[in-house]
Amino acid sequence: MEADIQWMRRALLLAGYGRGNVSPNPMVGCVIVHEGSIIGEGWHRQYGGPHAEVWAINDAESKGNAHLLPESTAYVTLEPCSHTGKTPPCADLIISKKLKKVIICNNDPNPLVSGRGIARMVEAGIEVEIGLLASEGLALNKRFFTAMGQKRPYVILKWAETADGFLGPETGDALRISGTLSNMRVHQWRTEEDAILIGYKTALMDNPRLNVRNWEGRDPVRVVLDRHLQLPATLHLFNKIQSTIVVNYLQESTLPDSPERYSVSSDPSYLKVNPGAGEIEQMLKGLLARKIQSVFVEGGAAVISAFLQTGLWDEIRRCQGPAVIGNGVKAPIATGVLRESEIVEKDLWTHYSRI
Ligand code: AOF
Ligand code: ZN
Repeated sequence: MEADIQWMRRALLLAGYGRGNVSPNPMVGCVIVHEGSIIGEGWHRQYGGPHAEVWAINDAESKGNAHLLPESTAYVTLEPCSHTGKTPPCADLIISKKLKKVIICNNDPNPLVSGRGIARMVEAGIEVEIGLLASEGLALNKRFFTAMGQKRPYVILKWAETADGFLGPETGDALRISGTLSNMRVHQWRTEEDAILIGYKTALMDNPRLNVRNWEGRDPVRVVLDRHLQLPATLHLFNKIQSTIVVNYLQESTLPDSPERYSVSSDPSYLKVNPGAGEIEQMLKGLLARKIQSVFVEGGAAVISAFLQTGLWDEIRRCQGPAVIGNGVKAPIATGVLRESEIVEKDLWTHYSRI
């Protein structure tokens, strides 16, 4: 029904307000409707905090609408949970408040839930509908669904290249390819992912901070490939303003890993991989085990190529600047490592800014 779509769109919009704060949990929104009016709504705001349904039911109750719940429909973007995790099961809360109907966008693939939330509500006599705006829901939580389904974080490769297809000069000297607006966008993107990853050479040559400066939001965890632990501790990357994970061949961390740990300043943590073809895969598994659900790969050329070669990537964000340099390090499409046939969808946009 048209109205159902409208309410679910609102639930999806609210879910998105959790972006950057709820990972590794999914973004979830909930709108409770009684006779064509919203009587309560909410979203999952913070990892470890109450789920969307709790906020929405509390909202309805605090506005004096508790008595209307048994005649209302809840639009929830994800199957209400059935497990006791950091919070009690949402399906049980919905049952105890006797909601009439629940409309859901996506099933929860979490093995702790996986259909049990729905089954429990149906058993209790609640009318349940599944799959409204399902593709929008999958897109919103692409990180969560990739992590659950493929047992690895969602991978975004990002690079800037010149108009003639180079990443920069062979010498490794810095070249400003992208403009101010693109830089702001990149910093916004950094706030949206759990981790930002670079290779050894980029760390050494550019000494990047990998924090968020040109946008408002949280800093991602930094991940650096330093196979033989040779990077100097004086690099910005090792300052204790953000957490850093060092992927290497020699040593594993003994410290406990959790999202809480990664949100505080601390000594670097170590992730050991075995040398060879499976390095990227091992690293991604190790990052997922450390509750990292998405990785923003910012280079350099060797690292990007390694990801492209393994096929372990989900999205590419390529910025093409106006500079022409004639020769240098070839960008991935020019090297042939990225085949046009691998691209299922291509956005074309131009970003103009005045100097
Ligand atoms: C819901 N509503 O708003 C969210 C759900 O550790 P916990 O208790 O926070 O549980 C996290 C899991 O709960 C998460 O992996 C996912 O399966 C589900 N998330 N479920 O009913 C919500 N965020
Ligand atoms: Zn829940």
